[in-house]
Amino acid sequence: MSSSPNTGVSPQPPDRRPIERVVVLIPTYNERENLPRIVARVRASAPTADILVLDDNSPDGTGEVADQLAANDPQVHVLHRTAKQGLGAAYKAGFAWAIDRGYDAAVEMDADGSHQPEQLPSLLQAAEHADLVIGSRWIKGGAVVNWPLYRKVISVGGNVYVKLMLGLPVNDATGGFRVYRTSALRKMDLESVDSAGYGFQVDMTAELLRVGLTAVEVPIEFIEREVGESKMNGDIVKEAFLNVGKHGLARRKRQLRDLIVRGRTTWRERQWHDA
Ligand SMILES: Nc1nc2c(ncn2[C@@H]2O[C@H](COP(=O)(O)OP(=O)(O)O)[C@@H](O)[C@H]2O)c(=O)[nH]1
Ligand SMILES: [Mg+2]
Repeated sequence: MSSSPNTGVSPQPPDRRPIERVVVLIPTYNERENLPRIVARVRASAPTADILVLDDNSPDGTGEVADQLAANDPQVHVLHRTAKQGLGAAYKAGFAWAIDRGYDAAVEMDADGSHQPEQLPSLLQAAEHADLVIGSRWIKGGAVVNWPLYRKVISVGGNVYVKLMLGLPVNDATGGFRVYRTSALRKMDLESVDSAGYGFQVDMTAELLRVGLTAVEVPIEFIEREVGESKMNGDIVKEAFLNVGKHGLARRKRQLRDLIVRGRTTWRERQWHDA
């Protein structure tokens, strides 16, 4: 069995069973107006998929809106969390929920309409042949609508930085419109993924590849929210920057050590051959 180029870990036997049971995880913090719209669009675009709203006790009452939606539709569920703990913590709770209930795949999707539910079928189709599908803004066919220049710079710059530091073979490692096979989530060490913001998506991608699973990218059109406020802030960017930097340095150290060990081995082999 050959080892994968980035990690040196042997590939896992791939799980390519048909994806039948899907849950769409929607984290919310103050998305009262957006939530009913996104839920209706998901239900229309992927009628067999269930929905789990992950609300961090939003002060604007998103949790009660979610309860109402759940009361009217058996395919909609709500996980009430006690306080705002970031996207990463909410998703990890959602992954555990999905695994416990035997879903084949868990989708990550923002509540604000940036990720278009109408593009979900193309992501789910790609997931038949991969462990992770990333809806990508930064590959051919991908796009971002209504973003100011500074947000494009942060996203493109962040992805270049991720490539340089971690060498991940994806173009949109920070993208948050994704499909994970739950079999993949079970093989990953989710405890080791502790970033809360954008860094969470990067760390998840790195961990998935580290254990020898496969990721593919499908182009998406990302549309900036029209209603409500972004929770992106300097701390989230800083956290991602520092964590990617930390993991990148650790990777470079490993590479250097491998290089030295390999160099020594080659030298010893040469001695042996020459003898
Ligand atoms: N549960 C939960 N959801 C969050 C938190 N922070 C952001 N979100 C949700 O995550 C999604 C993306 O956040 P958003 O503020 O739009 O970030 P942006 O798209 O990068 O500007 C939205 O659905 C938010 O409501 C959080 O701390 N907890
Ligand atoms: Mg958003």
